[in-house]
Parts: sequence; structure tokens; C-alpha cells
Amino acid sequence: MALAGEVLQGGFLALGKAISLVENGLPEGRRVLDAVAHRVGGALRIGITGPPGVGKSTAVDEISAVYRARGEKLAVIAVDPTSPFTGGALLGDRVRMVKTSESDQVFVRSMASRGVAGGLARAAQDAADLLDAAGRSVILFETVGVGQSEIEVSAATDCVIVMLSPESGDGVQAMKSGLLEIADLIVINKADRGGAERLEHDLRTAFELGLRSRRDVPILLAEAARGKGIPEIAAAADAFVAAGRASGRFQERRRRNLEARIRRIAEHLVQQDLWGSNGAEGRLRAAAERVLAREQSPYQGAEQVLKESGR
Ligand SMILES: Nc1nc2c(ncn2[C@@H]2O[C@H](COP(=O)(O)OP(=O)(O)OP(=O)(O)O)[C@@H](O)[C@H]2O)c(=O)[nH]1
Ligand SMILES: [Mg+2]
Repeated sequence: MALAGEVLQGGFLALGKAISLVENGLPEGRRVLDAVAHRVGGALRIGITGPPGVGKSTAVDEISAVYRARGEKLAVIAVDPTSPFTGGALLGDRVRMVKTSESDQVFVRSMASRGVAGGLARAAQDAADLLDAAGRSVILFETVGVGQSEIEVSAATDCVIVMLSPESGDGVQAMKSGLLEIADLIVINKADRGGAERLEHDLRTAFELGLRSRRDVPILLAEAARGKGIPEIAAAADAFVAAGRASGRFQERRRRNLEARIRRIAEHLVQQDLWGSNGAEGRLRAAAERVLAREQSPYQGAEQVLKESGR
């Protein structure tokens, strides 16, 4: 398949095209994924999530720069970005590097949580597989940690960074929304605004009282807008990943994430197969008529639909 070959070559144009295909749930996208599967798995996937406006995009810009300086090939998947990237590390470099190859640049892709066929988490992970196969070595996912599907996206990574700010009761919001449960690393950004130590203390108290399983999660302070604390975030993520690799937790987590992902895909395929087959609508209608006529319960109706569909 020509497009798959181009994806493996790492071309940005081909990547953009292939990601659109998987985003729209099209069979061609699926075929590209099948064709590149033998090259997926090398990239490190990091999720950055948190309430709106805490500085995630600013931090992603800066963290990208840290990894790039080490020669990593970066990709960013931003889900529903309400604010654009500052353009500091990304655009600045892009302008400077017009003459260098694509492999030196950061591939950035935005994704909307609405209108993605078959679910945001599926689309984001499919896109990450394509980027991975294309040779991107670090993939950063930015999601606003509000909805369940956004949280699902970040959870399906090798390391989750939860970013909060001392403003606007982020700590309380994070505790309520289940964000803290998925954090491998917590960053309190906008430390310049004051109240960061207070929030850190509140989080530690929350961990001691309730979320004891999270008690050892590192909490870092940062000022992303001024680049402060950024190398420390990258170092803490690296340390988390290195410890996971050494203990086997890294691989175990990948396996568990894949189990969840394959389970969802299988359910999706069964549904497609069942309701996409010839005569499915008619069988469904007949079953409804039988229940209306008090001949069957809805369960008996469903069982008969399955039987008539050959299952
Ligand atoms: N005072 C202060 N402002 C910051 C800091 N980091 C980022 N900001 C500002 O906070 C605002 C929001 O930053 P973004 O990076 O867009 O935040 P975000 O979390 O990506 O926002 P959404 O994607 O809309 O959820 C911008 O105006 C940033 O310049 C910081 O350390 N201190
Ligand atoms: Mg943002």
C-alpha cells in the first residue's frame, strides 16, 4: 500500500493524510494501520492533561524543545486545543529550520473530541501508532482533563503528567474529576502566581488521607511561560519510565492498555458485523413486533435476532 510506505518513510504529508483516514474511521486508515503494525512500539507516549488554561500547551512547547535538543523526533497530538501553542519552541524552530529535514521538526496535530468516528481515544491511539511507525520517538498528547474520553486518552500512555495551577480551585477540581488517580507526575504550573506551595500541601494531604496509592507521585512546581522547571519535568518523566522499564511495570502497563484497546475494537467490530449485515434492520423490527405482541420478552427478542443473524 503506497500510503503505508510513505508513512513508514516519515513524510509529514503522508502522516497527515493517514491520520485523517483513521480519524474518520475509514477502511483505508485501517489498512494503513495493519500495514505498519510491524513498526509500532518504539515511541514513548506521554500524556499531559489538566484543567483548561493551566499552561499545558506552553509546557508542551517547552518539553518538546528539551526532548528535541536530545535528538528525539517529536510529535504532538492536541485534543480540542482551546488555546494555540505559543509557537515559542515549535514555530520558532520551524522558522529557523526551514532548510533542515522534516525529521528535525515537531509534527503537530489537533484533534476534535466531537465528530471523531468511533471515539476519541481510539482515534488518538491510532494516530499515535502511525506517528510511532513513522519514526517519531516521543509522542506528547495534550488533553483538557475534563471529560471521560479525554482522561481515557491520557491514561493510554506510558506516563501521565497532570498539570494544575494554584488558580481557580484546580486542586479540588482535579480531585473530583479523577485526574489525580491517573497521575504519574503532578506539575503545579504558574508557580509565580503564588499559592503553589499551598496547593502542593493540599494534594499531599489528599494523598495521605484518601488516595494512598498515589502517595509517592512526585509533585513539581513550574513556570512554563518562563521555561522554569521544564527540564525537571522531562527528567521526572524519564525517571518514571526508566523505573517502569526496570521493574517490568512499563511493559505490563502497555499490555493492559492494549487489552483495553483491543477489547473496545472487538466490541466495535462485533457491532458493525451485527448491524451492518444484510437484513439486520428487518430482523430487529420483527423482534420489536414480537415483543409488542407480547409473544416474547426483549431478551428473547434479542436472542432470536442473534440466532437469525447466524450467531
Ligand atoms: N503567570 C503564568 N502564566 C502562564 C504560565 N504558563 C502559561 N501561562 C499562561 O497561561 C495561559 C494559558 O496557557 P496555555 O498553555 O494555553 O494553557 P493550556 O492549559 O494549554 O490551555 P487550554 O489548552 O485552553 O486548556 C497563557 O496565557 C500562558 O501564557 C506560568 O507559568 N505563569
Ligand atoms: Mg492548550
